[in-house]
Amino acid sequence: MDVINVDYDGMIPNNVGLNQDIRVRKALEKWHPGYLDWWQDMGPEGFQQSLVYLRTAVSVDPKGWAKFDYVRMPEYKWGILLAPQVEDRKVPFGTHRGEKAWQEVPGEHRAMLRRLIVIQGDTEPASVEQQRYLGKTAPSLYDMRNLFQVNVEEGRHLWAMVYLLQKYFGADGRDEAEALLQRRSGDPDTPRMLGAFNEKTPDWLSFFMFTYFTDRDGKMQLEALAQSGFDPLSRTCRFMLTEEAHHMFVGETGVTRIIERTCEAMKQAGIEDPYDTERVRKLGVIDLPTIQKKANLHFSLSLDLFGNEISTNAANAFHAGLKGRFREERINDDHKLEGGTYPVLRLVDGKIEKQDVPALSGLNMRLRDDYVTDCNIGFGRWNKVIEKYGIPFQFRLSHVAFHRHIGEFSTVKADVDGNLLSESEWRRRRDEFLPSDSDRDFIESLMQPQREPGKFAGWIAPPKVGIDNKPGDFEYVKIQ
Ligand code: BYC
Repeated sequence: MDVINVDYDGMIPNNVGLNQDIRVRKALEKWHPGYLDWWQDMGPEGFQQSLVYLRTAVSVDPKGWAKFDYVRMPEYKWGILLAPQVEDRKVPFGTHRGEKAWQEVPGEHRAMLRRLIVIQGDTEPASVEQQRYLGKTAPSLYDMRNLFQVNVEEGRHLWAMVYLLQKYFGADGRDEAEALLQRRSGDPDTPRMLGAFNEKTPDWLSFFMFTYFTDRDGKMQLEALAQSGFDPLSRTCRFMLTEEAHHMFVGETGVTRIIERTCEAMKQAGIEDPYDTERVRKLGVIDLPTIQKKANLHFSLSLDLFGNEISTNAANAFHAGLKGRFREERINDDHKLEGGTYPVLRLVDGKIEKQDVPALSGLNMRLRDDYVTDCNIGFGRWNKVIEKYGIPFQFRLSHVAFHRHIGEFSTVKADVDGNLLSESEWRRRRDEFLPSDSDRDFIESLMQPQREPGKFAGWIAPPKVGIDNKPGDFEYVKIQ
């Protein structure tokens, strides 16, 4: 079996020898039509016949794994790609540390492993559903193509999890794979599993914030699952991470380009006060305070995805060797954590305080802290753009107690600096921190499509370079 190059001969491209694995191949071929129906129903609306300049994985070799070509999205080669097996790999953490990594599901951890895979799988189609109307208001063909690239890859990530369910979890895996096609983002009766994946992504600033913050949660969770002692999961997540990087690039550069355009327009108009929102908005660009509010919203929703401050689930998953820490191999400790502690921000007697908790119970927060550090890097870059224009404004990450729905801080109200507020103060000041109805109406008013090759909507700057080094006026999507 060739584990580097992908077999495109059969119906399902793969590097897992699906041709020899008749049971799993049949199960996936049975699931395939339901997936395509879901894609037609819930995928990008209005563009299923368009030719999109997409990247398709042709190998899992980090050098040159992709090729670019025009593809109609329903004909995209969604495949099953695992990073190559590391010879003699060991379980890297937990009570089984040092034992041979598992090639089959360890019986005693079956339910926990299935749950992790199902939750991961559920987020992938959810994001496609959330973004399905955005193509209609794309600020350029370049951006439209990036949206669709993200969408087809989230579809592929669903395939990745469905493969694990079908191959390793028998009849219940099959049922879970079906259920992944039945739930719908935001549906009151059959919602997606995690909160942030039931929110709307109504405009392109939301899309860029989502890919900046929520895809970055994806990165952290995939990094933690890539450590897994269950080797097929580790290999699957390692390959997914190579795709995830592009999604975060789309988010970070998207927000950068919006900030760049706003600052440029302010400079040209001689506006120095970033809080003079009325004048800034008249220029047809998004004022910096509103961008900050959108960041507050998406950051807080994404923090919820790390679960509770104290988590027995996380402790058990680590102890069992199923879900590790961010870059486990670079951490210098015993990788078992049965003794140590970890400092966690908690609500103690109505105050926010740091408290040392058993390291195993604090694992969700450890991953979240690594996430916050990662989020801050892009903020530094955004602030550099503003500095370049000499505008007195700085973006800041809101406090982790702000606007929470999961964990200790879901029971209180706090401002963006982490000062606790009464319910009435919160109601009075909410629009200072989060997008108001009028902010949303204003952003929506800007969402006019720009479909001429090489042209961009007035509220966003062009990118510095094209995709696949294409020239500025390249027709990334041939709309049909
Ligand atoms: N919403 O012990 P706890 C991505 C539940 S994004 C609703 O703290 P745990 C992507 C929890 O299920 C990455 N419920 O939970 C990005 C539990 O319920 P049960 C997705 C929540 O397990 C962009 C109870 O509260 N991958 O890939 O430690 C585009 C107790 O909580 C939530 C993963 O998340 C919530 N936010 O932590 C596309 C990795 N939080 O079981 C894709 C897999 C907690 O007691 N998932 N609950 O009924 C996990 O590792 C963990 O399950 C979680 C939760 C981190 C999600």
